[in-house]
Amino acid sequence: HRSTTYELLEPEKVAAYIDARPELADRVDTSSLDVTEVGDGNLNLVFVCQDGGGRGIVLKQALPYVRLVGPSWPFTPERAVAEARAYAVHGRFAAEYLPAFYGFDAERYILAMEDLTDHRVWRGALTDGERHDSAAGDVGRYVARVAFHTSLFGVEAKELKWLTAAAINPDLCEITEDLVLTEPFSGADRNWFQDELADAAASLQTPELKAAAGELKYAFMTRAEALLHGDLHTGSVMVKDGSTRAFDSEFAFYGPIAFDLALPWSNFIVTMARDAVLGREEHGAWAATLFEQLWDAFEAEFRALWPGVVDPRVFNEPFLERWLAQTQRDAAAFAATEAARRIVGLAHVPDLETLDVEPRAVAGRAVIETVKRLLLDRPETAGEVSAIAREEVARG
Ligand code: SR1
Ligand code: MG
Repeated sequence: HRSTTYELLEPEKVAAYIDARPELADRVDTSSLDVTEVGDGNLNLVFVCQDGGGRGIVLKQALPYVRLVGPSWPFTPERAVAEARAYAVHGRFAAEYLPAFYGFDAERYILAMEDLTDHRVWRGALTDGERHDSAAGDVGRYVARVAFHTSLFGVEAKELKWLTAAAINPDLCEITEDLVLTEPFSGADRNWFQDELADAAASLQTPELKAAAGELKYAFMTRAEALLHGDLHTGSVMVKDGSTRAFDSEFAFYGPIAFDLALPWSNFIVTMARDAVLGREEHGAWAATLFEQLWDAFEAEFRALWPGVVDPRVFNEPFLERWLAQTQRDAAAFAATEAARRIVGLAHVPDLETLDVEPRAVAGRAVIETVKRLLLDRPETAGEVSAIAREEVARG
C-alpha cells in the first residue's frame, strides 16, 4: 500500500495541476478554465474542468475516506488503481461504452477522463421519467464483451490466473460483501430505513433468506470468472441518445459475471417502484422491458463471440447453453440483494429517497416483496424477474 497522505485537489488548484501533467496540458486551455466539483457518489471527488473554447476533461480523485460517512471511515485510495486498470482492460474490448481515459496519477490517486457532461447519469434520467432506448442493450453488450474477453473463454488459462491475482481488490469487495450480500439479511448498526418499513426490513432476516444471501456471498467471493465493473448500478452509467458509457469502475475485480448484470436489473426494480407510486404507468411499463433488453443484448453479444472461445474442447455449445441459463438465474438472485440494500442498508438511492414519506414507504415495501420472491422463488429468466417486479409494484 502506498501512502494515504497526499494532497487533495481543490477547484482553484486544478489549472496548475493540469499544466504540470504533460498528458493533460494540451486537452484544455487552462487560462480560461472553469472548474466545478460535481461528485455526488459515496466515495470520491469529481471535478469537471471546461475551458472557454468548449473543451473539457474530468478529474476524479479518490478520497482517503468514505465520503458518504466522512473521515471517521478511512478507506483505501488504492481503489483508483483498480478503476484505472478496468478502464485500460475494458477499453481494449468495449471502448465505445466507456469514457475515454486520459491518464492516472498514482501519487495522488487522480484519474483523468473524457468530459461527458453532454450525457447525464442514467439514475437521474430514470428518476425523472426519461427514456433512453439504447442504454439497457448497450450495458448488456458492454458486460458481454468484457465478460467474454477477460474470462477463461477469451484468455489462456495460465495468463488468466495472473490477471485474476493482479486485479485483487479486497477493500472494495469487502464493502459489497458487507453492505449488499450480508447486512440487509443479518441486520447491522449502520442499516437504516423508514419507520414504516421496520416490519418489511425484519422480514428479510429469516433463515431461508439468510441462506440465500449466504449462497450469493459465497459465489461472489469464490467465483472469479471475469474482470467485472463491480458496481454497475444506474449511477455508474452515463447516457445520451445514441451513447452509453459505464464509468466509476473502482470496484472492479475478478468475480461472477451475473453480478454485473444484476446491478442494473435491481435498479430497474427501483425505477418501476418509483414510477408506480407516481402514477407514471407508461414509463413503468417501459422500465419493465429493460430486464429483457439488457439480457437479450448480453446473450446475443456473448453468442456472437462464442466461436472465438479459447478452449473449445469442452467449452462447447451445450456448455454455453447451461452457462447462460445459470448466469441468468444468478443475476436474478444478485439483483435481489442489491435492491434490498437500497431500502434497508447503508447506501440508499435518490430514486426513492426523493419521494414523499407515504409513497416512499409503498415503493420500498414493493421492492422488499420483490426481493423476497426473487430469492425464494428463484426465477430463471429476465422476463420472469420483470413479471415479479410488475406484480409487486402493482399491488401498491
Ligand atoms: C460505503 S460505499 C457505499 C456504496 O457506494 C458505492 O457506490 C458502492 O455501491 C457502495 O456499496
Ligand atoms: Mg460509485
